[in-house]
Amino acid sequence: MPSPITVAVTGGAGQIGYSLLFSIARGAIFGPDQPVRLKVLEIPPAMKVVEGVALELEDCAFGLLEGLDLSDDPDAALSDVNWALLVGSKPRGPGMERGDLIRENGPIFVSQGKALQKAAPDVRVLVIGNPCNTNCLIARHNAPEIPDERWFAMTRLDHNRAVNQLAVKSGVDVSAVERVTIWGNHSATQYPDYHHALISGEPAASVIDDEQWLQGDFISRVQKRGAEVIEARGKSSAASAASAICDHVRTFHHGTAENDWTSAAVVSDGSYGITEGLIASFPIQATSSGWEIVQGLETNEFSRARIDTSVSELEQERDVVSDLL
Ligand code: NAX
Repeated sequence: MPSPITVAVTGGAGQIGYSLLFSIARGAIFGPDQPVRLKVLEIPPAMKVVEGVALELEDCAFGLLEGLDLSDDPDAALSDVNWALLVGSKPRGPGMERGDLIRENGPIFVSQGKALQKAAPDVRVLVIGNPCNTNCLIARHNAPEIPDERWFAMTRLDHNRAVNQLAVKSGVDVSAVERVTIWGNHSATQYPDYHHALISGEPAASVIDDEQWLQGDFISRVQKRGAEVIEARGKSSAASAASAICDHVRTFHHGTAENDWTSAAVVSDGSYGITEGLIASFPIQATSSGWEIVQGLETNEFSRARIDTSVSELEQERDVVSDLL
């Protein structure tokens, strides 16, 4: 057996944590031969709940789970970890604007960024807690020695939602849908782009041949899918978010399938005219040793306008937290 991979999960007492921790311990990310250690961070009032989750993890008798530490101290929970999955954050309260939420959650990512400086030298960080792009920006600025290519904010759930919409519309299996891209912010301004997507190897627009749907319902359904889940379930997406977290980490650990790509928000290098330094979602191809932004895709006027709208929202969010950077 190889030596264990250590994964930190913040917000372990929350809804996503309740699904994610069990998936990791079962081998859903690193496979059936790779032991893991889990380090779970919570806030003091939630420690009792997370202790209950730990009891259940023990009761699963997972052969791959080599260690489980619980803590309410970011320095302890984030030290020596290979992956940090930053899920925990405060939910949006009644009457709260997006800007208020950003200000409310920003300080969490200042302290967690600082604590990440004690992580393992190969640490990779995935921010899920919303607003995840800007929270990732804050954490990164507070851990300047962690290289840019190790930071991610999650748009994989949006990517998976877009893949599913195209598969359902065209009556194929999800595995037949490739090269979907989510651009920009993980928010309602995100731009799910079908222009380069393939369905069974053919351009999505020729298989579906319904531009009105592709430019209308497809995009808005993906953008508003989180609200659709809340409306139906009375709670925000949790199991699908945990599954997308596993997909993201697995993809960046093992690589994307040949000829396909994934979506993830990464530190912009200015590709596609997206402001350098923002954490924006791009099409990404990964291997087990690294990743790069897919270059050379044509962005027509329709796409350009939507990418610009989402990037401009990211710039506004960055300005709201400028004192934390
Ligand atoms: P919950 O409210 O169920 O759980 C959040 C947990 O975080 C709580 O247990 C809370 O005690 C803990 N927490 C709060 N502050 C903390 C801190 N400083 N350190 C450690 N833990 C802390 O939320 P849940 O449904 O699990 O969602 C978690 C986050 O994921 C939310 O911000 C949510 O908006 C975000 N999401 C992001 C998605 C994405 O695609 N990027 C999709 C799903 C989800 O909406």
